[in-house]
Amino acid sequence: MVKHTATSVVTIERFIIEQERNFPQATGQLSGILQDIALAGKLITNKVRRAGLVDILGALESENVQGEIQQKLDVFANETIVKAMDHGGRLCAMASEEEPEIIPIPDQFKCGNYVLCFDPLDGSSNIDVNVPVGTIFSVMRKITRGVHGELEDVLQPGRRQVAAGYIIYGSSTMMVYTTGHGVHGFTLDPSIGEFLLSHPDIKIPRRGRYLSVNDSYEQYWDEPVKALMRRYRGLDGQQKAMNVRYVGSLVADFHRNLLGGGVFAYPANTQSPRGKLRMLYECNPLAFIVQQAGGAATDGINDILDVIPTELHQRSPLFIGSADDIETAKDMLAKRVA
Ligand code: AHM
Ligand code: MG
Repeated sequence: MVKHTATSVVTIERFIIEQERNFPQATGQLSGILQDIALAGKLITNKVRRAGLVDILGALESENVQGEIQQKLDVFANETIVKAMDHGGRLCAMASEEEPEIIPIPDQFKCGNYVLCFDPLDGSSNIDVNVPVGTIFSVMRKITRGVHGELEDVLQPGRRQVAAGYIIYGSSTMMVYTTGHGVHGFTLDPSIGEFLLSHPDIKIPRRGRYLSVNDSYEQYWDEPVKALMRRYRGLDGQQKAMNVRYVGSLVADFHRNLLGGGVFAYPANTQSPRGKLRMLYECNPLAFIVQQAGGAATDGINDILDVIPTELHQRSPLFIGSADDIETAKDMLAKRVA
């Protein structure tokens, strides 16, 4: 493996190709998918960066499949990704948080061996207050035999992901991804339009500094979740208090905790019995990334990566972050099912 440090100038294209060379049997399809996602990320960055300047903000009349108001930038991001990805001959289907059914590859294009699931612009309700938002993606191999991808190809457990990542549109734009060989982060240099390797081989600290949770739902949590949050806050005298940091934009909260150590939690509550976040577009990709960085993710009972999804837009509770802190969550939440 070629070793890079944060001071060598390595573009994402070069890095992807160098990683591919370690696998002589690789067809190049996965590398092509990652490069196309990086391109989509640059196009979306361009639009997000100018969001405050053009009259683009405001909700459309339509509501998306999750019943939440769709913002115009969501629609743009969704279309940008579909257009960047549908013609490369590498994918056989896609699934987006913004679309009710799987997205077929148009007949005029070749189908490939992979499926792509994505949340085009997560945290989009934050756009008009200039809070970071992000694109999240997950890639799996096709398992059905036909040419076109089917629902079954998309409904695979997270353990089968071959790549996952996110692009955060923050104070700078970063793309962070894994193909199962560590987690690597690239920062977009806007002056040359290239993602440059800035965070090679990211590892999440075993214990975290930060706790990210929306505790306005506390009254709706069950007792084990309340006890866990008291533990994290140091209120039961069992551990040092974590600092509470909640942006309300998953990619931003996750990214901070990945680098600094911590836990992001979106528990189920009596108002949302299955939590809020989606298995295919949010929980699975971030669980793969955190696992590759040395952390873990659970829904409170199972490792997120082991759950077999049954619906395209399935929601799941999520506790994700530093390994020791997630171990605490598993121990304390297991009391519910004992
Ligand atoms: P979205 O996919 O509709 O943008 O919703 C997901 C977002 C996450 O980014 C964030 O972690 C969560 O919703 C915040 O929800 P809440 O406001 O209930 O805390
Ligand atoms: Mg989302």
